[in-house]
Amino acid sequence: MLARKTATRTLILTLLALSLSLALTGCQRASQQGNSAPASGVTMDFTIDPDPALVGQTQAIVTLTAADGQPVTGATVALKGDMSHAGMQPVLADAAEQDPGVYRTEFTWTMAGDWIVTVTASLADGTTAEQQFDLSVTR
Ligand SMILES: [Cu+2]
Repeated sequence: MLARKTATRTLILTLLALSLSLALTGCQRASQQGNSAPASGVTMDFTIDPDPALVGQTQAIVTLTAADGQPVTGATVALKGDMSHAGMQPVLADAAEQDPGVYRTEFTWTMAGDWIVTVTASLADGTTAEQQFDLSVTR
C-alpha cells in the first residue's frame, strides 16, 4: 500500500515537471517581442528586399545612423535569424558596407513563419550595438 502511494506520487511529480518544462520552452520566445533599442545611441534600421519576405534568398539591408544623423561607417555588421520555434539552425550572414552607413547581405529564409533577426554591429569606436527585429516570412 505504501509502495503504491509513493509510485503514484512519483508519477504525478514527473508529469508536473514534464508539463512545466514544456510550458517554459513554449513561452521562451514569446516574451522577447518588440524591438530592443541599441545602447550606443546608434539608430539601427533593418529592411529586406523584396518585402514582405518570401522563403528563399532575399537581400537584407541594415542602416546605421548616429545620434547626430550622420551615417555610421566602418562597422562590422552580423545578422542572425532565429525562428520563433525551437529546433532550427539559425541563419547567419555578415553584411558588407555598400554606401556610407548602409550594410547589405544576401539572406536566405529557410522556412515560412515568424523569425527574430538579431543584428549586431561592432562599431569602429569599439562599442557594439545590437537590436532584434521580428519578421514574418511567407511561402
Ligand atoms: Cu522553422
